[in-house]
Amino acid sequence: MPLAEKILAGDIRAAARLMRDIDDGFESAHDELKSLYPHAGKAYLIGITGPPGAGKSTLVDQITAEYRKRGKRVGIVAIDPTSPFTGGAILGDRIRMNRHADDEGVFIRSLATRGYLGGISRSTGDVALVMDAMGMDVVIIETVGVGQDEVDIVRMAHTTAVVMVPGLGDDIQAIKAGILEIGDVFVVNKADRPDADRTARELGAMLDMNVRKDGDWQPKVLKTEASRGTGIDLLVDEFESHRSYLFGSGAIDRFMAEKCARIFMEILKERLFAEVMMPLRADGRFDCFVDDLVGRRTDPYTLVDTVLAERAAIREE
Ligand SMILES: Nc1nc2c(ncn2[C@@H]2O[C@H](COP(=O)(O)OP(=O)(O)OP(=O)(O)O)[C@@H](O)[C@H]2O)c(=O)[nH]1
Ligand SMILES: [Mg+2]
Repeated sequence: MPLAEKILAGDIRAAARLMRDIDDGFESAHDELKSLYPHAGKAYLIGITGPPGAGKSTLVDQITAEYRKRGKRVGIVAIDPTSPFTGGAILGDRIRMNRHADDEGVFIRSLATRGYLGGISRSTGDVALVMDAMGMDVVIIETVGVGQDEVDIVRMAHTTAVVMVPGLGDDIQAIKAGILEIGDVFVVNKADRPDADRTARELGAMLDMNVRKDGDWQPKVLKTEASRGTGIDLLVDEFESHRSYLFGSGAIDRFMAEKCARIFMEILKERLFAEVMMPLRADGRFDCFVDDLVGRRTDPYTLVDTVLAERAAIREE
């Protein structure tokens, strides 16, 4: 029986196996994903991002507990920047979310970035799709950092929470531009620390300066103490408010259209590139190209023109 069929029948181990195949980049995973695609699209995706150590994993664990209380099944995708050699943080995530290990309503999967940023978003999206098709009501994606690559990841989520910590207030200006735009909810975690109120106030003031059109979503700043579970119920309420806004306002239509277009283009880009690149590597021409470029005997534009012209000629035959 194909993995997809088993997964749709509720086989957890088949799901784990497919996620491994996806992460390893196996071609066979694509066929399984084709079968699962029509069954996905029901899960609510939440992205949790923020600087290292802000308490994202602790929050994810608490948010999961809260959704479990509300009777929802929860999938967790934790994207880990750690090198495959140390594996330290993956272990950390596992430990922090350990109490859910025996809960059948929770499915946790860590993905290492392996230092290859281009690949994260695809396998993350595909793993989230499997969780969605498995019948997880909520899928939480934890990503590290607030750079451009992470922004791409969280654009996959219906709702994105940006997690900060007190004291970061002075540096908010220095945080990469765009952070205020990506958050649907802002969380000041570690609210037990001094300065939490000030950070929340400053963040709120910056958000107020961002001009939004009437009827647009206005992100709020919430304080949490993830390690004790304080403020989590209100945070989950806020997620649900944002979800209602998305569906109630019709904003979901544009979000989905943009997301689907992006995924299609990513896959197309990847496949076209592989199709052109593989033969060049196989017959050693690529190495010659590089030599010629280094020696300035030709230029990259001419080489790409040549390769594409050859490809067009082959296709015409
Ligand atoms: N004081 C305090 N510490 C917290 C709170 N929440 C989390 N921590 C601690 O902060 C540290 C980092 O927490 P994590 O949940 O691993 O943070 P993270 O953002 O997932 O970290 P990375 O995934 O490594 O980027 C841990 O030691 C937590 O126990 C909080 O509300 N207050
Ligand atoms: Mg973490």
